[in-house]
Amino acid sequence: MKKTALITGATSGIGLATARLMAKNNFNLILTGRRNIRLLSLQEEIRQNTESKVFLLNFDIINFRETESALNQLPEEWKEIDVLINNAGLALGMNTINEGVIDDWEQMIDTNIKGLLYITKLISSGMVERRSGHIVNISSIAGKETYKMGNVYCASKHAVQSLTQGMRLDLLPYGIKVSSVCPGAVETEFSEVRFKGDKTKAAKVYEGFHPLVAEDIAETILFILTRPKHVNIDDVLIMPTAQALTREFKRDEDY
Ligand code: NDP
Ligand code: 8X3
Repeated sequence: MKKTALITGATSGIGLATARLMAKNNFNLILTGRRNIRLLSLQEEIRQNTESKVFLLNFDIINFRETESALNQLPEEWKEIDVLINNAGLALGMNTINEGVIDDWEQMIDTNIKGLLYITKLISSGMVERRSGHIVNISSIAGKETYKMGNVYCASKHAVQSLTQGMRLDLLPYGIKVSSVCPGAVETEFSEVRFKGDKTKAAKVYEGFHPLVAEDIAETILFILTRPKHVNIDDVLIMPTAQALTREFKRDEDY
């Protein structure tokens, strides 16, 4: 029997690749994001290529009421969610702390920390009742180290690391698995979002080395989800071969 998984931020990058891979691997999917046109086209693609069912929820995760009301719309047969992939997230700007942009800080904190918390609260209550489930938090190498001008984004991902541990402790009595995945540089829309649509600046991030692609992270997530019942992968740090620290790359080489 297929499991039901909800993926936040399935309109792009890691969430999109994970949706595609999980659809081919025996999961029915609830896919979420703000860009509904992309969700609709992904639903159609999955319908044409796989046996998986897809249900779409179009909402902004920074708004608790919107998130709650979206989940309340789920038909009965979609309410039992076995897997939650907390992927929606973003970085905005790179500034020293004294030059920080308040709106950027708020958007990062509201999405990466508060949004993740809202949906986890709403979905984990059902997991607790059923005494089963798996939550995978997409964190980052930025949750393990801090780089110059990455202050608030890094802090938000450190919070995800801490929340992952907190969730694991709180949900331990119910047999619910909690994992985190910490990628290094993955070429997605992430840098375009960070640099507010500046494609040249975004492309520079990945210049001269072979970054991870979203499919690398999707495969890691699928591996985590398909371990036997007694095995939980707590945390995975996955980096491009050409990256050793957040800001340490081997560029201009065939890596
Ligand atoms: P993308 O920008 O390609 O995808 C981000 C996804 O998050 C989109 O689907 C977007 O959907 C969704 N999202 C953002 N804000 C909101 C919101 N307020 N409400 C609902 N959905 C939202 O980036 P990635 O795929 O790279 O990022 C996915 C995760 O991976 C993030 O948490 C990021 O921090 C993390 N990560 C990325 C790395 C990288 O190098 N790319 C490295 C390490 C971690 P929409 O805009 O349609 O709402
Ligand atoms: C994304 C990776 O190094 O740009 O989480 O912060 S980094």
